[in-house]
Amino acid sequence: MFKEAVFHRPKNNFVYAYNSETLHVRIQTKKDDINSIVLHFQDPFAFDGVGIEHSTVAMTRIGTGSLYDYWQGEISSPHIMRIEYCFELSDGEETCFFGESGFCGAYEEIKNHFRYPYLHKADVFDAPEWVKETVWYQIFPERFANGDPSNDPEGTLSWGSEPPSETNFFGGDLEGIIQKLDYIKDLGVTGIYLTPVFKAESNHKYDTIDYMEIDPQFGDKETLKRLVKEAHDKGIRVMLDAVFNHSGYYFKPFQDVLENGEQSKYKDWFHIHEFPVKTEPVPNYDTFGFTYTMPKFNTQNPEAREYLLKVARYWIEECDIDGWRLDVANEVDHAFWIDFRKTVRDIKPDLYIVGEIWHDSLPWLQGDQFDAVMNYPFTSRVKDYFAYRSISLAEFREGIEELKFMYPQNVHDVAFNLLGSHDTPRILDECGDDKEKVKLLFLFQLAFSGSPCLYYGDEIAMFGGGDPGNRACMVWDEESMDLELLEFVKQLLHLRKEHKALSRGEIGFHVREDCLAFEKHYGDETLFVVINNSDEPGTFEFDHEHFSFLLLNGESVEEEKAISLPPKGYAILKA
Ligand code: ARE
Ligand code: CA
Repeated sequence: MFKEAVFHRPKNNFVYAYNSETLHVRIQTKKDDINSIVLHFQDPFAFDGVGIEHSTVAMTRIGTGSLYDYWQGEISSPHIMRIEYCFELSDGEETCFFGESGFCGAYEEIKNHFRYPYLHKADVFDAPEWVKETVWYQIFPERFANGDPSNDPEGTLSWGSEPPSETNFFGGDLEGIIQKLDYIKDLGVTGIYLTPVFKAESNHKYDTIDYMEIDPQFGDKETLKRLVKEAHDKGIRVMLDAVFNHSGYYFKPFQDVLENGEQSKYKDWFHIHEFPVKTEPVPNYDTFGFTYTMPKFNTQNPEAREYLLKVARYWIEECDIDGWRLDVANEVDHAFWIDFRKTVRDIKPDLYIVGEIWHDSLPWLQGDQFDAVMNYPFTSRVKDYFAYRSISLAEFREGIEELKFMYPQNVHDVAFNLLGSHDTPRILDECGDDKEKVKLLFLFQLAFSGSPCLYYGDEIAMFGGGDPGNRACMVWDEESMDLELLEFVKQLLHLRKEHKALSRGEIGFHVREDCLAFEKHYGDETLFVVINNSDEPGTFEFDHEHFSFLLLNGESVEEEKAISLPPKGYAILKA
């Protein structure tokens, strides 16, 4: 037994309250080393039949990564309070016990058990329920639809007449989004996420001038109100972008600092290194990246903090928005985000909070800050496998298992899973213009749990490289839209709505060489998804006797209980 590879820590993704009556306990061991693990647990203060007495539960191997096996055991009882626990591990030859004081040969020899001190309802990760069945559509407002030419900024180009650049404008606005709500609803998405809409200098609006005003190029507060109201009437939620890491250069308080230097009452709203403030050759104040037009907020300053929290409240109270996406969330202090959550949840208890973090984000996902982060670790794994084919099927499965183990299950239930955004090349571009690959990516994304997000235009096969190429004007002329891909995406969204096993079920891989195959279960329903991510046709056998096809790009060979899939073929089956 490789004891040195056995790891458990009574925290985070290794033990957590899944809900107020269920604890998940997890442990990792060397890949293929351990045959079985039994979890022993009890209330340390149990006496005379009061409190949970010594009990055991067999742990399940829930996944295997490139180096480790991942195990999970569930303790479920309306009476869970305090739990002490340890693990009994067997590799076929040796059995030993593992607790906080290390390994020993018998249960009685354990000096210290691991401890889950108390299950507080208040500590349970409580992301909103509606998110679990929401599919998002990300809109870059300047480029989605121009519904009101009267607000176009000077120099607006005619729609789509030029490729997007860092500085050009095409007149997209909130009215345009309102006019296209039927398209959005018809697509089947149930949430829209808008990149920033507040008054700013650039076309992307990440350099805010005034957080209390809608950019006049996009409309005004009344337009946003109407947008949210009409979206709600169609069953669509609305999430806005909060750029609280930094302001724009022309934000009044920053201008005040530039003007009045050390005398400015806003001097502590930012991280100024020395006075006078200068922008060249490098800014002598903290910024987003090294962009001098984006001075970083000092969120430890009470007035700056109070101002930003006021902004967060204001747009919920005024316009009834349903979510905040937090820009550069990992560069803002945790204390601020804890306050932020309390503030917004007090006025809207089911508001969805999504941080923009590209890396492992566990410290922000403990239940006291965000509900989700933009799940770029998901993005990179699916792109490696489907778009670039730079990893094997086995590596892909392992990568997804590692991802699953990285966070508690409640976090995955509401994860913001994306194939791309306004910060990445479009998915079609990533696939080398191969639309069949794009389909497989959509299929995997929408068959996976969480709260997936589509980037506007990807559903009609829009092309574009990295920023700013990925921000082209939405194509509305049917002749130029890829209607076949659009129908495919609609079909997937429809299936996801009808079959909760797609949106809600846990993924269980079938380990095989020839194709990606996995089951999803929810309630009484079991679905199979099979994807042939290769350039060769393949025939895949199933040991399930009765199944029907929900989606098939291939041929059913019923008698042999098999299906043959063409290159890049796929199927969703219902058992
Ligand atoms: C502009 C130009 C770019 C140019 C850049 C640098 O358009 O072509 O390369 O300036 O000068 C916004 C605009 C951008 C703009 C930028 C600066 O949308 O167009 O770029 O402002 O003016 C990291 C951050 C992450 C950030 C990305 C972009 O961690 O927070 O970089 N994303 C948000 C928004 C952006 C926005 C800003 C932040 C600023 O979503 O749209 O940019 O408000 C790795 C790293 C990540 C890194 C990621 C992408 O994986 O691990 O940390 O994200 O790559 O680079
Ligand atoms: Ca306009």
